[in-house]
Amino acid sequence: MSDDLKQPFLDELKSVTSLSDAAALKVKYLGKKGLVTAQIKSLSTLSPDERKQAGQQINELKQFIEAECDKKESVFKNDELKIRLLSESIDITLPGKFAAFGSEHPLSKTLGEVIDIFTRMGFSVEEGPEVELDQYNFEALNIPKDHPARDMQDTFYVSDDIVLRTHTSPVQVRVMENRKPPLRFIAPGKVYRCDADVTHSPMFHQVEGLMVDKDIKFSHLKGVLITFLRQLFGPDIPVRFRPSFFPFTEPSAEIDMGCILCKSAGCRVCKGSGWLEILGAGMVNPKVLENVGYDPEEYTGFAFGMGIERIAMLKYSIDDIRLLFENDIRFLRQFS
Ligand code: FA5
Repeated sequence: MSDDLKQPFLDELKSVTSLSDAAALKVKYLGKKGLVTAQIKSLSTLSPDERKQAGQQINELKQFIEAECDKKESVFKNDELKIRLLSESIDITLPGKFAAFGSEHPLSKTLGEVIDIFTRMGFSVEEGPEVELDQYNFEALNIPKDHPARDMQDTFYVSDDIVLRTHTSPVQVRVMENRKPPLRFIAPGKVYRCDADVTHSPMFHQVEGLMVDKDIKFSHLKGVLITFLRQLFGPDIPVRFRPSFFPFTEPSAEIDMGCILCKSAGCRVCKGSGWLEILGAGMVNPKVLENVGYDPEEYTGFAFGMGIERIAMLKYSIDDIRLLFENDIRFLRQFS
């Protein structure tokens, strides 16, 4: 009786076109309610002799169907794998995608170098607030209200008594109030002035420096600043000290560097002079020392304050300060 099933099975096998067709055909013949299974069940109705012979035949048919279905399944499985491998294939000859490298901003780079040089000369690093009391930004530095010296720095006022600090010099007062000499520190940070052109920005960075001890002289100031500038720009750079005025130093000087951008020939950055002002400095005014409770007869000191943007402009030949703040990736990429 099992031969009755073989031909229909073979006919149906021809029309199997997928893995699921093959699985369904297997169930149709060999499943719990399958055609072959039904024949196996009906064996019990036969006599022992008939059962033996029919049992053998059914068993052979069962194995035959199983093997044929498995063969079909493995053909389809192979085809599926081939299709998947093709669709998921990677062209290893394509160029790779590289992650873009970032780089340190030229201002951070310059600031880092400045701090490094001074720490090597034994200066520590201090900080102060950017929103500052008028008392520290002006009064304690010998710049009383209505004094004409206030006009030297165009100030952003938060209220009558609070300003955005216009320079890092208030950190001098804050540190001196809390410590006794000897003192030797720098104070880097952001400062704010209502000012904007190719060499002036409303927010810029300064590094303040202060040294107070017995017998500190102007020659110490010159030695420290010239050493610093030579370390930063090389041994041959032209430097000049020009007499100036700051209410908190006496005597005072402004320090100019030969303009690297035009090799001192004169350009729009140095306004044709061949020099660029980068520093204000001087001997700490005795009045400032008295304001913080130091005895000016016992102690003297020097102070300086430099603009980091101006130094970065000279170091990297940047001819407009605004480039430093525009975040133009084409500009910044040049420093990577
Ligand atoms: C001062 O701010 C004084 N506090 C410096 C000082 C400290 C003198 C200690 C004596 C003792 P001045 O206003 O000149 O000084 O500014 C110092 C430097 O900051 C300048 O030489 C210049 O390099 C830079 N600078 C000033 N204004 C701007 C600005 N708007 N944008 C960028 N840099 C500026």
